[in-house]
Amino acid sequence: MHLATNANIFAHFLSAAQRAGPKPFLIEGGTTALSFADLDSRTGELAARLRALGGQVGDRIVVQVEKSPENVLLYLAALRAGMVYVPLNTAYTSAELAYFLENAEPSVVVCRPSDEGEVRGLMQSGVLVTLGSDGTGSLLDDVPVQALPVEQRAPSDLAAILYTSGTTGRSKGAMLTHANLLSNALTLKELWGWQSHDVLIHILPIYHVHGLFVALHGALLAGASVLFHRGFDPAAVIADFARASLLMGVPTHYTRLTDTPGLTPAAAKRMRLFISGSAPLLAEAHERFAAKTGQRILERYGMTETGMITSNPYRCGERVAGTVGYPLPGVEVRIRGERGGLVGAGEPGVLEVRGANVFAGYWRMPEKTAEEIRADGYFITGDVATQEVDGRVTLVGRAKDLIIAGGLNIYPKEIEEAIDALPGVEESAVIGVPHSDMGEGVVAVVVAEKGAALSEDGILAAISGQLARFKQPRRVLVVGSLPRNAMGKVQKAALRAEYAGLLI
Ligand code: MLC
Ligand code: AMP
Repeated sequence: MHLATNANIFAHFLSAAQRAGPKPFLIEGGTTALSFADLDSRTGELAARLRALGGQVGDRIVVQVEKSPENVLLYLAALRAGMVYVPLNTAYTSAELAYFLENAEPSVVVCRPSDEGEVRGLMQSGVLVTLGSDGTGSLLDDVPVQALPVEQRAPSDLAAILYTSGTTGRSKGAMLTHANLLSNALTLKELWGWQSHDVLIHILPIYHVHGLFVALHGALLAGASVLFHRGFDPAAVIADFARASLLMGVPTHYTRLTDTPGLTPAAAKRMRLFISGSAPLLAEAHERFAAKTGQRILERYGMTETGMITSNPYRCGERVAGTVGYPLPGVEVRIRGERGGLVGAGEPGVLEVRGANVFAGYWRMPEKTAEEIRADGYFITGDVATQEVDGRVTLVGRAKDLIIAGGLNIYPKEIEEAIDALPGVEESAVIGVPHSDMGEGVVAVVVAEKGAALSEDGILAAISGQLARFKQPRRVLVVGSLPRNAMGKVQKAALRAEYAGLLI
């Protein structure tokens, strides 16, 4: 096996694990759940199991399970086996899951034991195995003792597909190559000064870019230990500050921590870096955290399709609240104004990004890929930004109709389609309004057909089986009509202004 010439990102993790020696990789409740020394054999055996189940190189493996050390192992084993890892949010309903299973055409599916019957009924291809949060399940039955070698992968081979919704149509699978993941991970390791003596507090789900790639890849490449939290308990996180050095979270994590007793400069003194991303961190939240801890959060900006794009400085330079910092080394950004031309410093426009981090396109959607990646390789993010002369980027809005609640993306179109399909609904508009805990919250404004009687509870009950809980509106308002401009387009800005105080 030639680790150095293998572009499989897992080969790089394995080299780092060999350097790290016998120290813990994942620590849960004070106990080592997985050590770096065991990484080779444990992933090798599980990769052999995936192969025995029929998972060949390049096949998709769809995974919808609870966060656990075994789930991390499964991800690594899939990479090792040369499979394409497709993680799904555990909140997705079976209606949502049916689409992903059909679209990804997996040869192996891993679900929670309690979902087995339902998932089996939805599958059109592949074998189904289970993995429970306690590390039991049929995935771990009959695990071969003979380890599978690390599969040789080229830089452009796919490592993962992560689904992202869109402003139109069905969810799109962002195809991420080994080179995409590795380039971003190596850049962030250097930029954020990851060291083998670092200890990361891991509180994020492991089905999105933030928790799966940004957090875990950093620790794996550095040979650093991870304090593994399955959910978010602010008091438990503050208690872990005494044995850790790094935390990554979304703004909701930081505002909840700030509101928790015990967050003091003394409690945080061993921590060297707090990183926030996935949603806007309000300058006021940044300052409140700094006032409590004496430390300034480092805010960075990224996307599923691109990994991380910009970061505030770690060593030299100021972390400015309300900005997302500078393009990462090797990542180019440019900003295009409404008229299509590139804008000058300080002028707003849609941010475009190019680099080895930019994905290979949307799975089986060449037209969508062509719409969003320009011929010269720049990906159109849909985020509206300004850039200063020195390169610093500030996000000032979104050209895409998107709500971000608690760091999770929610596309209004998907919710409007579900509501519009209900009997008695004439039309609807779904908006995001300020939410004190989640940053933004979903509100649906609905117009009834003539003579139809609609109620908030009735609408919520009708869509509950179709949409994941986090996408469901916190309030539904039934109104006489929607505000429209001269062109007949619904004025969402007017609705957002009208209902701005509804969820605070
Ligand atoms: C939970 N709920 C949410 C929600 N999370 N609703 C909207 N948005 C969310 N993000 C619902 C629950 O179902 C529950 O509903 C109610 O809100 C309160 O739940 P909770 O128990 O308080 O929530 P909790 O489990 O503590 O989760 C909150 C959270 C979590 C912020 C810890 O959402 C989270 O881990 N978010 C991180 C998401 C993430 O990893 N994003 C990165 C994407 S990658 P009810 O009413 O039934 O009680 C990306 C790229 C990049 O964006 O740049 O990183
Ligand atoms: P996703 O598609 O889930 O990967 O989410 C990507 C989107 O999250 C980006 O396009 C941004 O709109 C948003 N995002 C990520 N990081 C930040 C940040 N630091 N500030 C504001 N928005 C962010």
